[in-house]
Amino acid sequence: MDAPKKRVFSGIQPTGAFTLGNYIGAVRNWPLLQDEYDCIYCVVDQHALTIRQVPAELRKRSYEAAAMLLASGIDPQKSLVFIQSHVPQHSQLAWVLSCNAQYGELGRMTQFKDKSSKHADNINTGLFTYPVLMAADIMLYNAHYVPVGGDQKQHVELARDIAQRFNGAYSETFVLPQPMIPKVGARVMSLQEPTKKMSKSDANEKSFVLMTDSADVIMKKFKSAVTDSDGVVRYDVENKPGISNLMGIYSVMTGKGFEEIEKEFDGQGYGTFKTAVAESVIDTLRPVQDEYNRILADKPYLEGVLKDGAEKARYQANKLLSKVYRKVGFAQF
Ligand code: AQP
Repeated sequence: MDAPKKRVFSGIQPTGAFTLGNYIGAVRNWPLLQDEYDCIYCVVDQHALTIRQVPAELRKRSYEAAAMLLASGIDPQKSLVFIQSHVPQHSQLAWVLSCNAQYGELGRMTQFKDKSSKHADNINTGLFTYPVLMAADIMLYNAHYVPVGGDQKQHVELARDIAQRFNGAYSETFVLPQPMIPKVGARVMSLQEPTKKMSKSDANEKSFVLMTDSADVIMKKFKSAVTDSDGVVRYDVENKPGISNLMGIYSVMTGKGFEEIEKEFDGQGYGTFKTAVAESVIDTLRPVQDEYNRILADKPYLEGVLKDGAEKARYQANKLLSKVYRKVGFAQF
């Protein structure tokens, strides 16, 4: 008999249309795992609340995020897709885990430091305990692997520490999860400040490419990408962060290695290179965008997928949560 498949879990916040960073660092890789692993992918709307949201927008974006996951190749026949708030066990487990996570370790999370400085008027406790909810997302399904961009590595490591601590205190319960980080594209950088991560909440729209951007807009954004005055297409993150970022994007889009890219654009200006990068992104995103528009227009289908996904997730989550409740000593009849 075949060994059971290992489990994969990942989530994405419906805080806006996905960026090319979200796509390359995370979403693009998720469908590639669904044959080898038992995959669970989630639109984490509860995480999105850590930043102020317009309620109607959040609702709309949750649908859009789910549609984009399906359009990117996640097959609901193979993987579970659902919205986090539809499975209340996530927040129930988060409470138990928060009693096993230390204040000091949460304070060391770089994303908390970044986001609390960006949103200084709203440093809510959810922003602080966000990694515990993320640990619950992963541990509720006993996921072995968590495919994420490089910025989430620290949070997955924290989940692992919490799992280990819980197992030590109450007996073996949780799998110790591991991050799965792509070799190229783990950190796609801003097109305007290439030493900063590309982020959908950046105030400068030219800094990111959205998966929903039109071909014209994508071309314009790449043409205005900040580079250097050297004029040579060469991979050197330290001295040429802008060009190296574009090379990383082009490499993922075309499957070409850095040396091959350097040869391809040898003796050519940045203009030609930027156009080629933009075209590779446009060509990759076009079929995804067509599928996205088709799925979004079919609300009954989308709702059906999300209802079915949540029902199956609740069933699995309940089994694990009951076990945890029993282990920590909650009375059960
Ligand atoms: N620039 C990036 N490069 C590579 N991977 C990235 N990810 C995000 N940005 C990049 C990965 O995308 C997944 C989902 O991210 P998220 O929506 O949970 O939140 P985030 O990391 O906070 O993304 P943003 O775009 O920066 O959102 P805002 O601006 O709302 O905070 C994760 O796997 C992440 O690693």
